[in-house]
Amino acid sequence: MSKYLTEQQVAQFQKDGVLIVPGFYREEDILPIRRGIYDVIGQVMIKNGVPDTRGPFEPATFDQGYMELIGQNRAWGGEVYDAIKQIPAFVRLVSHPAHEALFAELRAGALPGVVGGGYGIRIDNPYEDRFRAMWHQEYPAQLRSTDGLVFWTPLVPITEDLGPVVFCAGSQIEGPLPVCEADPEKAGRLGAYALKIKDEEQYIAKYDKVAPLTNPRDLVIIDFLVLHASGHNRGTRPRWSMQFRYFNFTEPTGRSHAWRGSYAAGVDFRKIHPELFVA
Ligand SMILES: O=C(O)CCC(=O)C(=O)O
Ligand SMILES: [Fe+2]
Repeated sequence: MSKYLTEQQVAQFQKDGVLIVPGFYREEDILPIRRGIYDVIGQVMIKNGVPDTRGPFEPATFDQGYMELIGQNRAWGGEVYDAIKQIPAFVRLVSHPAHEALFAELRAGALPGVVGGGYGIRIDNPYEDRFRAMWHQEYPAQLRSTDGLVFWTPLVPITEDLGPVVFCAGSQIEGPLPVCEADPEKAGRLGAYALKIKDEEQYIAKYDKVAPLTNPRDLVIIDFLVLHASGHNRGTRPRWSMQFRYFNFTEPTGRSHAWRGSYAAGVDFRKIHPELFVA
């Protein structure tokens, strides 16, 4: 018996490789994370000698002061980025029992694992391309197993101008696709950020694109093999979102390489899958 998803939702996920579950998380899951980010921004201000002139914490404007910080020094945004994935309320949510339950509902017989280094809080700044994800599948960037799920959830209401993530519905049936290295905007992309699907146009053209406008507490479940890309943030605030990634210990390819990780685990995926890289 399904606990979180209807049969229809399971079927839709199998078909599209992506599923939106509105209002999945509870306010109590999200609020302490937003508060934690507000507090960490304050600590980064102290560390860098920036006067904290922010108002008190308010859930909707938890990121106040962040744009001013990166306006003074972009590297201070990196300090916030690295620090906030250590907020206890965030780490608690990473291994929330609901994630295992969802995995079991979507992948019968799976033995789910948490992708080490595969969880974080994205901060997609306006008009910044360096960390913008080009069209990709999760597998080369994360490895662990070809059968995996990304749980993606926004911390701010996603509007068109913030550049919602775009999905090629149904594209997971392509299986793992070869990648090459590229940095089209010369933005300084490195590692997983510089992987580009070889001949991506031919795949992208084949599928309907969906770019859901989601809200805090909504969950987007993403198949490790579905093609997706960051939108372009042309708004005035960062697009804050959380990612939790799970893999399946029973999937034979992952098991054969002992569920090794990719860039975030200090591994060059080409050593494990030379056949998936083309120069
Ligand atoms: O949020 C984004 O821009 C990209 C998200 C993504 O690629 C992921 O969560 O796997
Ligand atoms: Fe992704």
